[in-house]
Amino acid sequence: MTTVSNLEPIPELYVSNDSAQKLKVAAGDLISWDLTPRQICDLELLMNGGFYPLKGFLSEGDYDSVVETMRLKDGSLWPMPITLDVSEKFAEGLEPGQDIALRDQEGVILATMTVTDKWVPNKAKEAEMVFGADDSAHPAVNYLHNHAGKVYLGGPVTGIQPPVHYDFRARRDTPNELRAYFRKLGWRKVVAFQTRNPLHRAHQELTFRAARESQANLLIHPVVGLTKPGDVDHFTRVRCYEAVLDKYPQSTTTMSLLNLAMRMAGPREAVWHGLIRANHGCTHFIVGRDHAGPGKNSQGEDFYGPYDAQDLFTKYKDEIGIEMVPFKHMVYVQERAQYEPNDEIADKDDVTILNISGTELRRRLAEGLEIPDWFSFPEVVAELRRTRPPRSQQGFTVFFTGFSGSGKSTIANALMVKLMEMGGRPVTLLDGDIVRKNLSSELGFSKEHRDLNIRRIGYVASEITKNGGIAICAPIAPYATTRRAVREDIEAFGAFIEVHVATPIEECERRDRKGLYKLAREGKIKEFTGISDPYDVPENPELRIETEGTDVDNCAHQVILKLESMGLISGS
Ligand code: PPS
Repeated sequence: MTTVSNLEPIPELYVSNDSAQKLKVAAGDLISWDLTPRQICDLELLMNGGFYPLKGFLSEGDYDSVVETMRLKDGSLWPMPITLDVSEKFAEGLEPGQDIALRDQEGVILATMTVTDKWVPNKAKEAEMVFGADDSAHPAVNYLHNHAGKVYLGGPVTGIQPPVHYDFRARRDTPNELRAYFRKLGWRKVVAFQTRNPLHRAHQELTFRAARESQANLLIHPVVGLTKPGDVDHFTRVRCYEAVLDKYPQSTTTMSLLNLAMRMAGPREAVWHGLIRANHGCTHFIVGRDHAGPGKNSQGEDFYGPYDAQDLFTKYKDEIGIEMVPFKHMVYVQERAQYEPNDEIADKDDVTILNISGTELRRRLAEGLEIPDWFSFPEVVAELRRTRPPRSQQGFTVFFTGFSGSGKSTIANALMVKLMEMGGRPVTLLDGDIVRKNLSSELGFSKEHRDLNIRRIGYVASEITKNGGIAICAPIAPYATTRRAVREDIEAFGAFIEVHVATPIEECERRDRKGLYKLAREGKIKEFTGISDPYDVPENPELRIETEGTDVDNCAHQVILKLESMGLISGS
């Protein structure tokens, strides 16, 4: 049992202020690793005790043990591998026992780490054991295979300073700050509510019920680190939470922001969340239906059963050191004008039960439709509308992909003109050739260079989308994983419409507008897509266009119709 009583402080990994200054100077000479956003979140919780009993990034032995048994080598319960993934190049020269500096993205030294272990993990096994399937539809598995470095480093961390946050400073607390706050107010029992979504009336009702039933105070403990791609951004959410906080009876409830990088690992994640909340001095933890669920797998099925998280939590409850409060599915009973737990309504046939799903809410927001008062608070709805205007006013990206000579650029040009004719939003065309001239002139056609090229296009398109414009991209973009990464970047801000211009390679070669296929066949151009280089055919594009026998105008019109059906443009 590794839990620390609420009355005591939790051990942190920081050195004293004096030592920190000295260490900072000394660490100037060390080899530095620039932490990724996810690693910064992990490091903050390692250093401030949120991840107690961890003392650093996992060693190989602890990693194997956590992956296989959910325990550290010493037997303590710990379900999530907290690893420092780096590139092969960075790992190359490192020797065991060597100290490295860990820096944030601006180069500020946050900590040092003594590298005790360096290994190449079996990521497929990690995916299977930790996330339940080696399926890249799972965001953490996708991260593992497509973002995380190939090599893991492990070793104890010495904390110098926490990562700097410029937003909502007054709402961020370390575990010890929260413990001290609870002690000061005499809150001996505290129910924590974990969330990555805006709160509506049902949440307010259920969280307060949970507190009442446990005769405890309530901590709204939203995650503001990394959540599921596509979630409402934390700035908007925190403004919404602030509004909801006023709805609780005075002095019963508080809110603190948690800079956690979620993995969406369902059952394991629930246990992990429980341990983290115990470290923050909470005594109870609400676990809902499908807690930290990642959505559907590539077969369209749920990754985990709806109550798997509650079951696993129950199994380990004594060791987690926090009591689970099972989340009840709350619905609105119109005749009684109140929320009630769905499974406690005895007269279901005689009353009208109302509920709005997350998908339905997004649709209503996207289309500017009414969101009833029984569902949410007017302040929350106003805040959501402010950041999520109707889709017809949001930015979006149309991403054409296909072989050279498939007709991408021609259709993209026609589409651009049609959209400009409609007006309302600025339109930018990022055509393959234009980009290669202006953004990627030094790049060739190796996989590495093509990926870099596409990521640059994705970056520019995501900025355009974020700022309410329309980006039309028309590169070959032969790799599915890269297209997916770009999709994720863009969907954080608006819609991503993948259009596969499905002209067969034989037809492109027959047309050979630029004479490149001839040169490729003669071996004068190497790595030519479709001839001597791969092309991953998009499996589920929003639109597939067959260009043979269809004129350009009609092809572009197909895109316009698609955009209309998605609510992105209104009337053509
Ligand atoms: S990629 O793979 O998405 O980065 O390619 P992209 O930036 O769209 O560039 C494709 C254009 O470059 C010309 N070109 C080649 N294409 C494919 N393979 C090789 N080896 C190659 N060498 C030059 C070609 O004209 C492509 O233009 P489009 O507009 O697609 O016909």
